[in-house]
Amino acid sequence: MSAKKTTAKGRPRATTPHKATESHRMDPREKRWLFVLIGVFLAVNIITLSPAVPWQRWLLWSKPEPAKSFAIEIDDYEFTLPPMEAKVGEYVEFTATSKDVTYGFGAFRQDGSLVFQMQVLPGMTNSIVWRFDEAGSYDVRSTEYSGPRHSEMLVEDAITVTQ
Ligand SMILES: [Cu+2]
Repeated sequence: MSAKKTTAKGRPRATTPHKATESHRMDPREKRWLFVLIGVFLAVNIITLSPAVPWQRWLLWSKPEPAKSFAIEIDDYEFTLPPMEAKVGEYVEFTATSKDVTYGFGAFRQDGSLVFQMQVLPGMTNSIVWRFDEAGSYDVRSTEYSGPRHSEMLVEDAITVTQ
């Protein structure tokens, strides 16, 4: 098979009926809209990333020092949990490792609703810092489908939060 060689140089250039200087210029209305869009983009980003937004203060601007750290190990569909006790309002860190596959580590209220969760990747130290707002007992479940025994991965009342 012989390859045909074409070069960009060899292509005929499309000719425009307008003058070259005119065709490169933006329409003033188009330009106005471009600036409006740039303005909207900047304003939305500045507002949503600013520390004035409460959740951004937590996500981006604060670096809380956790009062306690709990080391969680997961292996063969089983959680190995330390005693986990926290106080309302204090920051605690959950650090989880997996010996085999990807699991999830989730804390659930007694009514089954989710408080927080993170993915637990093997070969990584996965951590999350949390501050509980309500006293109570929390269950731990795997929140990532990890295999046939995934649904067995429930530890009731694994976390105790006191006032
Ligand atoms: Cu699982």
